[in-house]
Amino acid sequence: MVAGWARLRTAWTTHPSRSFLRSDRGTLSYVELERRASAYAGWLAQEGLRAGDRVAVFADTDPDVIVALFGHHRLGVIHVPINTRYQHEEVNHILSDAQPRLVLTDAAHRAVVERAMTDRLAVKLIGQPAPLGAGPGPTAPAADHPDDAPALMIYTSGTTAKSKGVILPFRSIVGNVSALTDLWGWSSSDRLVLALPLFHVHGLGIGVYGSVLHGMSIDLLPSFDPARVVTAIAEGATVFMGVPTMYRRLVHHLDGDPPAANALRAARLFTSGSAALSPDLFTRFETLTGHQIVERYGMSETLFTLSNRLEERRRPGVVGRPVPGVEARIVDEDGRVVAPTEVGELEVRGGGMMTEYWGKPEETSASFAAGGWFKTGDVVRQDDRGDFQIVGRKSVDIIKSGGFKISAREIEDVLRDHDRVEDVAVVGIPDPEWGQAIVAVAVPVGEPIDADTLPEELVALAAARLAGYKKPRRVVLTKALPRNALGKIQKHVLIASLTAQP
Ligand code: MLC
Ligand code: AMP
Repeated sequence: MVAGWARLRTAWTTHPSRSFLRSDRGTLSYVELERRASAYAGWLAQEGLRAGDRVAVFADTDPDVIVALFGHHRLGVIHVPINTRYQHEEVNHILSDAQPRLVLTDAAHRAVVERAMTDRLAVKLIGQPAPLGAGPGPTAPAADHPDDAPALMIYTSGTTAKSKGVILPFRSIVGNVSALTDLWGWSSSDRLVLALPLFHVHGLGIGVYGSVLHGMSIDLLPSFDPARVVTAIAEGATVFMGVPTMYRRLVHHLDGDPPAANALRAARLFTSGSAALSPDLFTRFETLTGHQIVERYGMSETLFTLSNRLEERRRPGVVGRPVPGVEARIVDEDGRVVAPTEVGELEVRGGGMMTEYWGKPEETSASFAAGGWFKTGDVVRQDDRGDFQIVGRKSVDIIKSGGFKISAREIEDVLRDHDRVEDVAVVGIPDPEWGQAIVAVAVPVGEPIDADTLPEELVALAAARLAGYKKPRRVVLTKALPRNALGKIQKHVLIASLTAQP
């Protein structure tokens, strides 16, 4: 079976007359997508870009971002999306690491890009007024790419302070996304409401590729807005995907608007991923809309690993079984496979596997066990039916808030730059709205003083240098951090005491 680029390209040219996208900036048919992506790729080729070069995209959700994606694929250029909430230091790290030949940005983000650049990079503005690839000009014939050619580079945080670029080849994306969306029964008669960002694998991977692979159309929202999700479904959209924070806001909206809750009954499918969906939220959504949310689990490095099955009654808190093409196992601290009902680390193989962390051979090999098993760092168990439950995470240094992954170390490094900080630990504590909320525990130089302004100063420091969702929601001053005999900070102790006294 053709798994990679050829399958994607066939899918996208099979439905030329169908509508591909509706957005605030007009509509796009599949034939227009093809024409504009090809014109943009022609321009890139004329500028000297070749397969394997990188183009970074730092722009708000817009049809141009999707035209750029398929233009890059046409030429074999690696598409490097950047989280639009990033500030210049975070963008600078990605530009220095990925070394793109070009940065696509929009008017709202241009100043950050220019501040972030250390080298003289080419910058092209997308968005209004002239759509990307709209004018006359050379077009690029679709090149043939090997299935293992790199298609996407997605930056993701880990236990280290700086984010790493995950390289995803066509084979992984197309094979895994089609396996998942086939499980979910996606078809050309579906219409997706896409309110997830286009710089992470949830929105970009499942949303954009999944729709194209099935010849579906997308209602593209500029950002998540519960009222607009309801309107899109009332007007005929059939599928919605979100992170739990979005479902929480949706439920809050529906609580006060029974006709809206009723309108959602007409949809076919609601799915959730990227963070744990609480049983309470699952039940409240079902009570309001009659729909049982289909929860699935994944990761930038492995794409979509586990999913509930459509035909089975869903149980809250359960993320399902491996997606076809994926193998999963549970191992103990020593990497030995344990019985499925025991708690241990999830390792996965096959499916949507990355090829590498860009330019980091040692970190790449350290993330795999022998036999090509990727160590997810997530702690799981299987229930008596073989379904997986996510129990937690091995490292307390990885935090998820609103579905965004955050490195505690990155925030600690910034807070340590304050000259009154002697020591600091950042942790995530459970939060009903965001999944986890960031709390910083700091030891000031000298004695803590009355009416200390250090907490506000630390929040301001983080806000000035990092994306808003990395800002500590609370700063606690203390005389010393709890450490074990080896001097390692005992973050579990901090989390337990912070959770006990909110
Ligand atoms: C942000 N805020 C928080 C917070 N995070 N407040 C408390 N706790 C937190 N954890 C604050 C912001 O700082 C700001 O306040 C205010 O809330 C609004 O923030 P915002 O960023 O503007 O929020 P909003 O735009 O409404 O975004 C919420 C959201 C967004 C849910 C729409 O988080 C989102 O799009 N999440 C999706 C992320 C995603 O796609 N993840 C997939 C990763 S892939 P102030 O004071 O600063 O102004 C993956 C693999 C897989 O995980 O399997 O899918
Ligand atoms: P990211 O690196 O942003 O792709 O985030 C991947 C991480 O999100 C995983 O390692 C999990 O910790 C978490 N995650 C994804 N889906 C789920 C889910 N359904 N339930 C709990 N955690 C999830």
